[in-house]
Amino acid sequence: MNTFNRLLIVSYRLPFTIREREEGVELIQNSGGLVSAVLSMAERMGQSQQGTSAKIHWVGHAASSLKHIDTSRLENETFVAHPVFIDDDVNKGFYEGFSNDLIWPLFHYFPSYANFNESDFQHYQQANTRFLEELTALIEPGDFVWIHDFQLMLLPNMVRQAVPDASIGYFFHIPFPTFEIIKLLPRTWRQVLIEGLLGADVVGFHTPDYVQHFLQSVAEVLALPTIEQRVVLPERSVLVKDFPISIDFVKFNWSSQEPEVVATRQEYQDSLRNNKIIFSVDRLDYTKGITYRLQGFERFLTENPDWHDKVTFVMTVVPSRDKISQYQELKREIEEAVGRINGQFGTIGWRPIIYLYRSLNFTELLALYTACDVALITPVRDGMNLVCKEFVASRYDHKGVLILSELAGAAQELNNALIINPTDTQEMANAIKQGLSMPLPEQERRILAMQHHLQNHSVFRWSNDFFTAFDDTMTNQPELETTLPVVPFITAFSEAKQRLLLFDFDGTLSPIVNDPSEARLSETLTETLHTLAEHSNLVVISGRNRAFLEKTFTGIPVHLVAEHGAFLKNPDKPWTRLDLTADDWVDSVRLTMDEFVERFPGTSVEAKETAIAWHYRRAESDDIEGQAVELATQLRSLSSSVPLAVIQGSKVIEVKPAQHSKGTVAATLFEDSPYDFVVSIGDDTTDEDMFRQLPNWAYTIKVGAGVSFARYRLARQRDVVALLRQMSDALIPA
Ligand code: GDG
Repeated sequence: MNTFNRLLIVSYRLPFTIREREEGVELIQNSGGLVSAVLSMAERMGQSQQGTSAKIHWVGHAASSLKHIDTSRLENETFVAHPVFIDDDVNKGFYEGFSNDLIWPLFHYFPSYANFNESDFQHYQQANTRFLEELTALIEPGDFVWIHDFQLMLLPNMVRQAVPDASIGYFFHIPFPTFEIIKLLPRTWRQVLIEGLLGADVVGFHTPDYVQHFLQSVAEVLALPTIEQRVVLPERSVLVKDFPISIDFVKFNWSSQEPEVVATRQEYQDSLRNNKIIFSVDRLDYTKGITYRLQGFERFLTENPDWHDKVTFVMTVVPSRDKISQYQELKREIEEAVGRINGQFGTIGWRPIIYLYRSLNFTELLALYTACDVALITPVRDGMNLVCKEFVASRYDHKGVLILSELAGAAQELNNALIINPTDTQEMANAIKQGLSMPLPEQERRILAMQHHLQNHSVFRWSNDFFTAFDDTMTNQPELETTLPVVPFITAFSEAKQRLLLFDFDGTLSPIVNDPSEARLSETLTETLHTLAEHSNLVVISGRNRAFLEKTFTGIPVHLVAEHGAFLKNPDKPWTRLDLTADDWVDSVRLTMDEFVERFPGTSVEAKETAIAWHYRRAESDDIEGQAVELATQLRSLSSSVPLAVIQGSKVIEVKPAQHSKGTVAATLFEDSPYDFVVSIGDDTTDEDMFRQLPNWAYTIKVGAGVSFARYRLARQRDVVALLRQMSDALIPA
């Protein structure tokens, strides 16, 4: 957050509606999740900077009917808007076509709704180019460009090509599906879409699943390697990580207590004769599971006549995308189902469903969040879903029950909800009954646990985590190929007082041969190593076994490390088994587990001598097995110098070092003495551990082609031999 001057947000929508009045243009600020998140950043930027540069610049689409307005002064106290005007026919193909009629259904696992249309794809490219034009006119050195969502998947790479050293973040607000779905896209489309996203420095998704799916597509479509959570490109790497979006907890919690909201709530409860209230609100969309929800409610009424006349379902559907035929069809289906249910179960004095097809103002929304007894949120697929988080945050009275679909991203966090599968109408009917009859202490316990989570994971944390990850990733990039500066290298080596030399064997000291048992050291190299070992701590770190190494290096005073670090032999000493002393994994594992303990009462962490375990046998939550899987996924994605084994046992997840690695050994050896010269040379992926564990001033050298965390590169194995020769010559006085 402190590494750039201005923040440039790019999303399809601007944060305000532009209205033309007689006295000029009026900007009406919207209040979506993204706007709140960005507002929080505006506050923080405002603290460190003054004047207009602290304002956030927002690039977004504006109706072409506004083309004639003066765009030079479209700003309020927080934002400066930069409208992108797109010709109507292009916008239609781009937005209604490719975005909403292809990517949206496909990525929400509705492939049969997806409309593959070549001209829509061209319009998508043209529209992304229009955004690029607006951006390139605006962007200055030191700016951070944060691009949002599926309408602008090509833009990150377009910006990267136009401004190669730009700082670019990208956040994807909908699910990223498995490769089986991506595969449905024509080859060239899926390739440019994925390349498009990889133009960013950080690509964010809501959940670890979406991250894994994206990385799978990167591997399948572009065959690019991933080291930890970074996709490695020839010149840079891209961090791909989960950042679950959230809400402004305090705003929802406090605003619900405003007198106006309290009065509106009272009005609703009175007019519904204090019936129990079930509430839902979503945009008209087939992903939101509205028809399944109606079936679940219908089943509940069928099976529970004792609840007739005692409960009202207030179902709000906000008009959206109603130009697309599936949406019109869906609207008809909803209206039919509502009519059928009300007709069948209603009485003169009781309508089971109150159906509103319009949007609510903020007061009405909060009044309903807090008036209801059950919030019924049942999408069949949802990137995150903010409605359920807003409902929980609004309940300052600690009452109310959340019924939540397991297919919403939010279900991975809000596990104290009643989690259901929306297509299982029996399960939904049961959950409605359970929710309506839930004792108050249980309601309170569940709501408090979820509120606690949301307080710690608000939208401010979301944006903050995103920028922190960006800062980290920029200061911690794998160094990619630079020619070794031989002269300064040899000088540093010869002038050093304590030298540590770490060499891999196969492909580094010895050429790769067909029969591994035939690998040998040449006579000259043996001589060279002898000289080097007399003046340095020379360590051969190999995956080979002890017997082979001992035989190969007989008579040379080198230290040998066998089997990737399992065994060490100092000159003239017997072999010893190495301890794993690197413990940089402990804190991050502990922190992740502690977070789960906080979220799931009844669970605990046990620190053992060589492992850490999370026990959940006494967990109070219903969906704890699902959460255990989630924890295991998170633990597997933690970075550590030691390879970690994450073991799922019976009601326990245990983490311990998986095995020795060259990196662990390198780090341990480095700690032994105050070395002032360190060089490590290797050609293999196992040598990457070694390169990453050494301090950044060490000379780390990759042999041959391929991505690497090494600072330098030598093209061939024989270049290593030549370099070592130069080193040994430098030690012998002329
Ligand atoms: C996409 C992803 C992801 C809705 N009706 C009214 C109203 N709303 C507000 C809600 C909430 C927002 O709209 C809806 O957010 P969701 O997250 O539930 O859904 P999408 O619009 O589909 O959003 C989704 C999200 O992006 C963020 O990344 O969570 O998965 O699909 O804030 O309060 N607000 C008012 N009246 C309404 O009638 N005032």
